[in-house]
Amino acid sequence: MADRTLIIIKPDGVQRHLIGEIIGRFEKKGLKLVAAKFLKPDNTIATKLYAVHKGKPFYDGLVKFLCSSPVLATVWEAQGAIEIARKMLGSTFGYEATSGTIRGDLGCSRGFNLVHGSDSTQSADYEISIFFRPEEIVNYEFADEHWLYGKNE
Ligand code: IDP
Ligand code: MG
Repeated sequence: MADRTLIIIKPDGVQRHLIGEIIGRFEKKGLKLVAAKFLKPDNTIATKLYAVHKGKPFYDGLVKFLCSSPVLATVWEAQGAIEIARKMLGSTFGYEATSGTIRGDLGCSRGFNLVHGSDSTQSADYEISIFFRPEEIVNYEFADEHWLYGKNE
């Protein structure tokens, strides 16, 4: 059974013209894009997304940052999508993230780290519901689906 994860190209990713670069990596990896929405998050959306961080020193700045520019919210599907995407993101701060990861290759900042990715099935379900109604998530098959995974996987 495939997992779904919410990936957001954050304000700095949009402003730095990196949307194509970032979503291209997920596409090439073989994850399936099942929903996308380009929007400027308001305070309600940002506080819902970052509810787990309420009370932390960076919380106010983080909410303000997410509302500062449009973002691209996307949902990707694959077996193990959440874990795969987290590995592709790299660790939280750009200056620490390993080369080869999105954050490691494309930025050096602490807070401006280009991309959000869900960290568990539970948070993925919650985060996806902030941006998408169930009917906005598209079910379809890739024509090359049988080349992405072996028969018994
Ligand atoms: P994650 O995005 O790797 O899951 P979290 O710890 O969930 O990292 O933090 C959410 C976001 O908050 C980060 O992606 C980053 O933008 C921001 N953030 C986290 N820690 C700090 C900090 O110490 N200073 C500034 N921003 C931070
Ligand atoms: Mg997180």
